[in-house]
Amino acid sequence: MTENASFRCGTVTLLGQPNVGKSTLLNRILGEKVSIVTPKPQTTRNRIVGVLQASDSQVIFLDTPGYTERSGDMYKRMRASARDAAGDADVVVFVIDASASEKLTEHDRRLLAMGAESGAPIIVVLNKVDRVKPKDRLLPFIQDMMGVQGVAVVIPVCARNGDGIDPLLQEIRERLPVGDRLFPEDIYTNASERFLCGELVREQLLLQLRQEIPHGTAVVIETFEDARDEDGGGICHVEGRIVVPRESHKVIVLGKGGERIREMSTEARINMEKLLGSKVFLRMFVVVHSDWMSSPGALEEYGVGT
Ligand SMILES: Nc1nc2c(ncn2[C@@H]2O[C@H](COP(=O)(O)OP(=O)(O)OP(=O)(O)O)[C@@H](O)[C@H]2O)c(=O)[nH]1
Ligand SMILES: [Mg+2]
Repeated sequence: MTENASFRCGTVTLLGQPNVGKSTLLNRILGEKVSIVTPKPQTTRNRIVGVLQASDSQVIFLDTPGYTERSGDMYKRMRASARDAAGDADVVVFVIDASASEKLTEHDRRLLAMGAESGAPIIVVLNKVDRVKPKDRLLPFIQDMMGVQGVAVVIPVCARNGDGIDPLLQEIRERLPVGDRLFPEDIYTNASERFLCGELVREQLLLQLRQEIPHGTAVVIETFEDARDEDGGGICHVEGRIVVPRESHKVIVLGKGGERIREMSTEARINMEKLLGSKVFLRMFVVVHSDWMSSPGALEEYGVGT
């Protein structure tokens, strides 16, 4: 039932190149951590749903993998995931790292064209403006954007400290269709706790391992036993696999005497305890699966591009 005739509900897809701050922006908007953030590109591997609840609207955000032209089945699936999410949008929020270059790149233009294909209006977010000095360095960007098909408005934002978020949300709400809630009123994501725990492990792999190693890893949580009490007591028992493509990577992930995996597991466990609001027992095993990044079955099982 419509709560009132002007209630708005719609889907907003966050699109952009890797590392521009899409996931940071989503977490900032929600005030909750639904999507992991690291300084490395290709952090997000799937479509992540975050729901912003308000008295006059429900905004369903889709965070997507940064659009990369890298070759390989894994990146192909990640591109498809972003493209599909763009197709579902009522509004596309196209995020650009305004500190990385001074004008639109060809890659951005191709991506904007993909966003425009959805027929949804595009709101361009110029992110990381905390790093842009003086601010009139943004002018060429804004000028470039004026002529781009589908672009409705350009908004400078700092996802890290929240500057510009309120005007952005206002622009988004105005463009959402009138309609009832699609998700229950009391949730901010539809991701399972099991999935989020796996992401917290992957976040540590990205943060603590160097160069290409974390891009070749996947995480699967196989056991998620929830023995929490209502009063925050009890424990969650979480166990899973870190999948690597070769033996030499396993040695790196384990570290000397198992030190590296212990450190990563400790950090991931602390973050899981914050997420779950209880103590967590975490155990991760490292296994070698040589061609997982090009095996459709493995990519599906490990949840890449879903
Ligand atoms: N200075 C500054 N850094 C930011 C801002 N927003 C995000 N970052 C940083 O940019 C890096 C990438 O952020 P993410 O949110 O993971 O970027 P993403 O676009 O989701 O990346 P992928 O998932 O790889 O596509 C992280 O180190 C963030 O802390 C910002 O407003 N200012
Ligand atoms: Mg991301």
